[in-house]
Amino acid sequence: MFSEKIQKGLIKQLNRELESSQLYLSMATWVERKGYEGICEFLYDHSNEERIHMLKLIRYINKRGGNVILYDLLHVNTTYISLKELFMKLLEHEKKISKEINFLVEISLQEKDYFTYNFLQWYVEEQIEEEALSKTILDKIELIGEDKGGLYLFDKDMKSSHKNIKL
Ligand code: OFO
Repeated sequence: MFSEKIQKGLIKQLNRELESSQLYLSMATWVERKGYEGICEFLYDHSNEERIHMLKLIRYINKRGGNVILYDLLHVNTTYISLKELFMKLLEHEKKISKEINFLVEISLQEKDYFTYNFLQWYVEEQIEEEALSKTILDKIELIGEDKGGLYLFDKDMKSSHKNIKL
């Protein structure tokens, strides 16, 4: 069993992953309505990935004899001004999640909970990928700008490649 402090941190984190899943879902529906078939597939898939991140935390807490608490889901905006704004928000969000994971790692060291420290290393690696991925997509969208043809090709590219992108 872990300390109260660790349990509190892990519960917060699993609920953040649930919020992340909800955020990606809200973005996917907006993008789908706008007709971007490839980008929406990527975002729907990523929403599922975030749910898996949440499940990993739930299973870990249960395995260590803790008690899981699920918060009420936040109301998430489903309207965005542009693809650029959407991916800027996504990158900001992932940076925030990285900070929270780092904070949890710090607590696990303070509490000398090396099991949790070890468990969290998967999330540390994951956040490096998550930040890099959203940054790469944002860079491409900024490069394309308002060019409709460029956006069309980018969407097509996302459709054929998103299965191979490390989520
Ligand atoms: Fe769970 O990695 Fe994104 O938020």
